[in-house]
Amino acid sequence: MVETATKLVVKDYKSDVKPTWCPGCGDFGVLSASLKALAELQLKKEDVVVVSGIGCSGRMTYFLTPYGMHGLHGRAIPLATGVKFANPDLTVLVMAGDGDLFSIGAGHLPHAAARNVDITVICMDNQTYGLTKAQASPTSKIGHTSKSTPHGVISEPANPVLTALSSGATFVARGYSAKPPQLQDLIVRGIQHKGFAFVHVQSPCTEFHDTFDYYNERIEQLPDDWDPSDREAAIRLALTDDREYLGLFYQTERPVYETTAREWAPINDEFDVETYLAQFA
Ligand SMILES: Cc1ncc(C[n+]2csc(CCOP(=O)(O)OP(=O)(O)O)c2C)c(N)n1
Ligand SMILES: [Mg+2]
Repeated sequence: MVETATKLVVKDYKSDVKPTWCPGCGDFGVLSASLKALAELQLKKEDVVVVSGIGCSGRMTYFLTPYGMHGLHGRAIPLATGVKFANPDLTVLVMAGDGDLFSIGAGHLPHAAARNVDITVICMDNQTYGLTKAQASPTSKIGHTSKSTPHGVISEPANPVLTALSSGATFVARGYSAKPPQLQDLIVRGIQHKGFAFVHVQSPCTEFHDTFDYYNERIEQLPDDWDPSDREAAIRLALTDDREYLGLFYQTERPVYETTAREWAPINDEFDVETYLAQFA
């Protein structure tokens, strides 16, 4: 008898835990796009690991059925790197906030991008610390008043897309939680990409820093004839202040960390830690 695999649907990836996000939160759009992306790719949930940081964004692991690791604040990327290195056959996603990735954890993204670890990092950027109720975050714009900046932010905001591009990420895209079909497509392509994929998502916080109007006025699709192999052009666009471009900024191919590192120092039955370490003694 020929066995036919059952088609996986969105419901298979959605857990019974009800999202605790506030009504209208952009993170619902990210959840919906992620569920549909997993279903589109027909990934078995036991082959997927979602690693999250701490934050409203970090709750994501509870709402999905694949394996989840809710790590320390700022440390989702090194955890995900470890998971991928231990078992390169897994699909590993990082889902974390702007504070998590660009404040306390800011040291990790540039290195993981430079190494080209084959993981997909989805930055749920709401320009605030949502979970701790409205402090300014590294992506808050100049002038933004908050509990931690009563006179307005005075420092230059972090630029996640620019950081990913300049650090050597091999796939860099931006989506918007209010445009889930496009976001779904970018997440699918990020997962399919062999190498470090960074998907920056504008995911406004309706409760503490509602930027829906701000984005609706500024978003613009990348031109139809956009060439995603042109890194310099991508960097120029990432630097544009008055527009928020959506789409795939950049994609290239490079050997991935978990393959090159294993070739250099094979980890198999013959691997002996003492002999390996003796080289450096
Ligand atoms: C080591 C450590 N420092 C500080 C905190 C407190 N804390 C929890 S979430 C958070 C910020 C979350 O902001 P972001 O990453 O943007 O996520 P969001 O809630 O906005 O999705 C902070 C500072 C913590 N949990 N652990
Ligand atoms: Mg945030």
